[in-house]
Amino acid sequence: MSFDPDAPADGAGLFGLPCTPESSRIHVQAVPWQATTSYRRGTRAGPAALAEASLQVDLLDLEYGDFWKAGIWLHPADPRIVAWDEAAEADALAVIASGGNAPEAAGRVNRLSAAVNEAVYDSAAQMLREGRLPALIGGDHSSPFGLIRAVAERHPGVGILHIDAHADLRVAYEGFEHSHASIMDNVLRHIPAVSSLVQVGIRDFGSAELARIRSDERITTFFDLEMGRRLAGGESWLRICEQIVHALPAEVYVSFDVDGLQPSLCPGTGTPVPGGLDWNQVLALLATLAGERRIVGFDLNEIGPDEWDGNVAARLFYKLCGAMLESQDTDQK
Ligand SMILES: [Mn+2]
Repeated sequence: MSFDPDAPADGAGLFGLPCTPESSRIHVQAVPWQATTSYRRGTRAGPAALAEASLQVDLLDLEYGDFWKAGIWLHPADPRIVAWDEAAEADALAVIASGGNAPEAAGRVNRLSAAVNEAVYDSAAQMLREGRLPALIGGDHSSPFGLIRAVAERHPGVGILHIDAHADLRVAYEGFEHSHASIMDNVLRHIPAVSSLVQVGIRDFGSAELARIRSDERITTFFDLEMGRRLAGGESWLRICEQIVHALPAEVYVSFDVDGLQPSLCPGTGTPVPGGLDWNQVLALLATLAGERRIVGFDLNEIGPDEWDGNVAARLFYKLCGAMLESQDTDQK
């Protein structure tokens, strides 16, 4: 089969690549799940927005070369997850409108969240058994729990690089056990094989979350405010990137909430916050990580449904794929 990477995409597959599942090193699951989204909804359409925009991404990459040849296969969204998301909608909205005082409705959403977690885990475990590199497109930030669990079983001691505006350390939120705002609490609580959590870009959190950050030795947080002050004082971003990466173990899972970026790069996300990382800062951080650690999986979540959100997310997803493949070369790591 001939394929011209410079030609306009013909609509086949993610990024227009002529992949098959068998020939693809990276396997991707889409999780169009937004039940626990508390502020602005629409992230269930994130995977579709990313996939559509991906056709416009030029495949040649100055940093990571022609890595697309390794193959990036997007599995069709699990129809059960689509159905569970629809089934959860009315109950989820009732819970949010009640301020978290609707325990019966929350219980029904929690059962559907658990089902999503199991489905994502099963799919991820299958990818790992086949020797694929797993990735996930959300969906709200609760979406990747099952993938993180599967990756941690396969790679005990894995660390998580968590890029986000929010600490996501709430002990449940609004009555949702698997809230987007609780994903990292759930990871640390339920997945002991995760050795450490390194957070970057954090600028919105509660007092209990801050106390948790200060007291839990597994957590290292690079607050957006502190990074901004260091940059303003003349420190280099590359030096900060080195510190971030050196806080992580040899194997790293990346959980990337697009609201960790500046809001101009993710205007349609569920809970945008001023501040955040700019585009080239993210690329420098990923390149530093890929050079010094092995990326064993990643998710990109909270993608808004709009065209620009999809465009940025598609390009970020592509860079994450390139960084993950580059990082597999383990010489000197
Ligand atoms: Mn988040």
